[in-house]
Amino acid sequence: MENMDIKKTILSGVQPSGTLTIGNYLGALRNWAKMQNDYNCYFCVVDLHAITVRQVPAELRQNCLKTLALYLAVGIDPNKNALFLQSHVPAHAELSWVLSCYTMYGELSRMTQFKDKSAKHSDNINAGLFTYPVLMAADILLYQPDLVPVGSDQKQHIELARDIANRFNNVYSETFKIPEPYMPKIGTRIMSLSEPTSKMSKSDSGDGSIFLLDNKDAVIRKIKRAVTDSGSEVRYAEGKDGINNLMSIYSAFTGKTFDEIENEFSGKGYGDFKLAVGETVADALADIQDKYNVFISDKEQLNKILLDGSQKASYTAEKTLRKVYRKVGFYSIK
Ligand code: ATP
Ligand code: LTN
Repeated sequence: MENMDIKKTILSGVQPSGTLTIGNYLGALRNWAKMQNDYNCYFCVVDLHAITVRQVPAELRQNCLKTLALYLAVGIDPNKNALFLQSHVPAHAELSWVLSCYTMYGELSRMTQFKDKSAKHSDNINAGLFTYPVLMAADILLYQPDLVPVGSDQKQHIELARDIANRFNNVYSETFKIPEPYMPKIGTRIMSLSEPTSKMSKSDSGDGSIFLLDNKDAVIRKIKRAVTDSGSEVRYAEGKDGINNLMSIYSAFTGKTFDEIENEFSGKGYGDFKLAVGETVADALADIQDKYNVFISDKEQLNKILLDGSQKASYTAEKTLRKVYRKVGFYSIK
């Protein structure tokens, strides 16, 4: 029988900054779906984070619903989990302000995502991009989670959230639970197909990313064109970033080990291997897309899920926020 009280809690989120990629799926969403029966889960669409980079308002609105429909399509059950938009729970922005007063300028300057994104968007290095990890710490700490399931690119942000929580707990008294990152072994960092030394990202256009809504032809074409070295042997080896990445993708979708993959393609070239990877990924995506098409066409149901989710999330978030306000010394009339 389900008992919410004895279950551990998890919290995670994805930015509605485009269509989700197989990186988001393998690094985050697939783990969420696997964990939902054993944990008390909060899954957020982090729209406040998305505006650190300029968004077209109508697209941002649509991307929020698309992201939610993809959560549902990969099997995340709205009856078991709180699914909500970050902007629907004001406590995220409120706690973020408080935590920013317990976060050091030097800590934020060291964040690699800030450095990468400032290089990519050099015409718009806004304060939100810089303080983004504080908002992420608020997202997490409000729900007192035990684990935060993410891809490995987010490890540094979770470590900062832990440092902020420890600092706050030490200044006042035990207020926040200290969360652990939870990362998959295979698929924790899927690389771009066109530039296999950089992470695959949903906000990259072009052929480097495979989006969960790509059709079969697009998937096969992108994988066929994926950058690989000049060799021909399908073997995982230091420095062969392109082939290593395709092997990770194939392994993550089929469950086969690298040894098994090397045996399967021994004596065959990159062409055969790429075709097999393309077919495998396209088949997995077709299943997700069939479900996505049903969910995205029922806006009423999506709205209801978001309303229920934000109520569940607000209940927990408000509790933590009140505690924080009390500890820092804000006067309350209640
Ligand atoms: P953006 O392009 O807007 O920066 P993104 O594709 O990097 O977006 P996020 O919304 O920032 O994705 O991340 C959502 C989740 O997906 C996080 O848990 C992150 O660690 C994971 N993730 C993102 N990209 C990858 C990747 N290439 N491989 C594995 N996991 C990933
Ligand atoms: N920072 C993450 C997205 C994110 C997140 C979170 C992940 C925002 N808030 C809370 C886990 C928990 C990113 O850029 N991938």
